[in-house]
Amino acid sequence: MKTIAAQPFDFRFDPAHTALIVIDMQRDFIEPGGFGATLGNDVSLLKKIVPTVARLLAAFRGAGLPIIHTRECHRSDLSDCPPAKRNRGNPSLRIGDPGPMGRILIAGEPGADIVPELAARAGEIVLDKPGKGAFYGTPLSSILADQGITHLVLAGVTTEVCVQTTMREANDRGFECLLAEDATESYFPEFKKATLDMIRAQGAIVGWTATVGQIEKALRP
Ligand code: C5J
Repeated sequence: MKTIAAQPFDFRFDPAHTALIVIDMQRDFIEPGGFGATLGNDVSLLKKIVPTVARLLAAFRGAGLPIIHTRECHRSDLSDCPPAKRNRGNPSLRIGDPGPMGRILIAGEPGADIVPELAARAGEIVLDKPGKGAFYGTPLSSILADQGITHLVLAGVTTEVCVQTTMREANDRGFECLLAEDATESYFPEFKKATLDMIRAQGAIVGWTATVGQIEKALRP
């Protein structure tokens, strides 16, 4: 067993049963001209965590632990994008409309790609997801079960939307979850803070948080 000096108390995990899930580090959320920007957000806030997420990936790669990358995106015919999702946001540039990085949030378009600095390597799983949570409409449950995973470290964007939704989905499915505080970001700093507080409250009601430095330290041989 290994221990991460986490909040609200130590996170104990067996590396043989632990995976990293990096949520939606896509150009559509992080670069100008994508989905995040169409909603009026300052995407430069999210770009700042790319080096920290890269460090976390390096730590998991160095320890030989499984890594799953997710991408929020939809089929080109939008059959997996309910009107309840598409009809909100910016009415003049919706999911599926053409933008500077191709059709917004559509699988296979340049905007749906993971930013090049964090691209998946051979052997890592890339999971396309139509919802905010990574379990909804994907084979994530069976992927984790097949690998005997019981503990998850989460990172990515945005903290209070896809990251938090995934962490809550995982928590309800019995996974012990830790969120990497400085490898997640929101367009709204106050929402990030509130999410971290909510996760750790009431004796880790959703899970734990720790910095990438603390995670790196625990993963060192
Ligand atoms: C959002 C996400 N914010 N990846 N998606 O719409 O958090």
